[in-house]
Amino acid sequence: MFCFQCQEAAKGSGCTIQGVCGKTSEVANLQDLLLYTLKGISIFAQRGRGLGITDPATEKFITGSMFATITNANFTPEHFTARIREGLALRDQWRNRLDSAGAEAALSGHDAALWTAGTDEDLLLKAQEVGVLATEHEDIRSLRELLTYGLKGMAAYMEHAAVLGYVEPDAQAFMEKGLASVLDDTLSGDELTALVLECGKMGVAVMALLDRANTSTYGNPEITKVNIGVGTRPGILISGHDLKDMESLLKQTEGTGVDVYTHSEMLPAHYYPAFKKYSHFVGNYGNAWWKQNEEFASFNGPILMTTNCIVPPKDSYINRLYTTGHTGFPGVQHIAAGENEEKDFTAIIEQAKNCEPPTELETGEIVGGFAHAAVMSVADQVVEAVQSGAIKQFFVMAGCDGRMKSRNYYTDFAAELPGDTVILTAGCAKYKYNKLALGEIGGIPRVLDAGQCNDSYSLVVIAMKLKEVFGLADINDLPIAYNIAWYEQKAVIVLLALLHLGVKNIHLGPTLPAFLSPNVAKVLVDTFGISGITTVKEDMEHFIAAV
Ligand code: FSO
Ligand code: SF4
Repeated sequence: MFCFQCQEAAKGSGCTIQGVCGKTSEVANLQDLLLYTLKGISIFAQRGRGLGITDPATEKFITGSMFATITNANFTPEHFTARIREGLALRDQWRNRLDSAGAEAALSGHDAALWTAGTDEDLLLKAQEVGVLATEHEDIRSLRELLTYGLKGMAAYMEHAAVLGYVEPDAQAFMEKGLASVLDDTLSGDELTALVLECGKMGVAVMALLDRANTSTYGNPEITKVNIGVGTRPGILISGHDLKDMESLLKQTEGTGVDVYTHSEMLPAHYYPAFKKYSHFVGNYGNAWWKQNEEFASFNGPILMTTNCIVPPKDSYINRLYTTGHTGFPGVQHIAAGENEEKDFTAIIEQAKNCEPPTELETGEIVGGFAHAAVMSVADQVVEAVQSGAIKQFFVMAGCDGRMKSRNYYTDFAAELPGDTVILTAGCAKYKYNKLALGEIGGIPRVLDAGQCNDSYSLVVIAMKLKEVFGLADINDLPIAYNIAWYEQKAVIVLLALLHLGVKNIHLGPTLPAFLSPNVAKVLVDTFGISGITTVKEDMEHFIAAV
């Protein structure tokens, strides 16, 4: 195996024996082969689209498969073997369809368009030929992988929008174009760079789409205090990002005597009006994804993982853990859904009834729900605070949390920010400072949480609005600094989206991606002013001097 798609890549260069995330070499290789299969399908699907032929089943297969290969989403080898076989059948159907239409696809002679499956052992052998290192040129490899990881993140957001009935055909078309392009040896570094930037543009469109899907379905997030303590009844803990699963679980648990709590990235569900009406939706339990080994053990009740961010479970709670959607782990029960049917969470609810209530970890409340509509509703207050000098600077500290000790930088940075600054956050990065007593400025909390990682879109909408209010020509003229933490591939699409929107001088940490070759990193530094982090003191001085 060779995998370097996330921030925790071994030794800052890549996992080669087993993933730091717990992914086995077998699963890593099968994920590579699934990606290769998707590229093969895309050769034909892209051509078909050019002829006006599209196929919703193919689109769903591609986005779902991309999602399943995101860090910490799915650890089950059989899941990938089955998907590869299904994908090859789809690819061959496409080829036949194009043959009958008398159309030839570019790259139709490529091995990705032609290879056949054989036995499961054959799949593992084939997988070894098609991984990341199959591209020898370091910069081309870096650009291909940067594009691929951006597409993976985009696929996750497309999937969340799609389950709510929202699709963006241009993004789907770009997904196929991007996947086919990484097979094309004739593309230059500049052409691949252009595709990477185009991916950022599509990322903005998809995050806007998901924002529309979420807010049209569940209302605009509202400023909300969320309980972080526990009740006295048994509970179900729900994690991940899927709001449709959240809704189904709340509906199905109503009146059962079982409470529902969020973990990690599901915290922002509390901000949506549609979910506030459930009195058994009690609070948020624990912290970011990487603390789940301890926190799932002490929760005492069943846990539902709706999307990525699974840590290999401990025996103490594996029989209380459930996956759904594209997530999976060997030995963990999976709740599937029939086509257009609501998922049935009865098994989880029945198990919960016999569990002890959660063990209390902490008490109190945290506040969030500062997505664009809520911030706009207090825009006058914010603008006045900036004009009076009460707020001197905003710090976008969106992104991810993770296991590495070096991430304590973000807690220290938040704690040491001057009292006239405000943090704008989204994603699980917030857990590094959302329980610090950072206070308020004229009634505005100093940590404004917009929501999940995709709600970084909200932060950009807010920045655009402030630019307009202050009559500035450039978003970079605002007193906003970007000190972003990343972990997995959704953060890659968020980063590319910010670059597309013209945001400059983003600091990215705790380390720069292992998949950026020195030359590709240089392009990002020279063009967009991207840099890593240093020490809290040095970075703070730098940021504060910049306003
Ligand atoms: Fe991932 Fe990052 Fe959304 Fe976290 S991008 S790690 S769990 O912020 O949140 O999925
Ligand atoms: Fe390693 Fe991250 Fe890949 Fe897991 S996803 S194998 S931790 S680089």
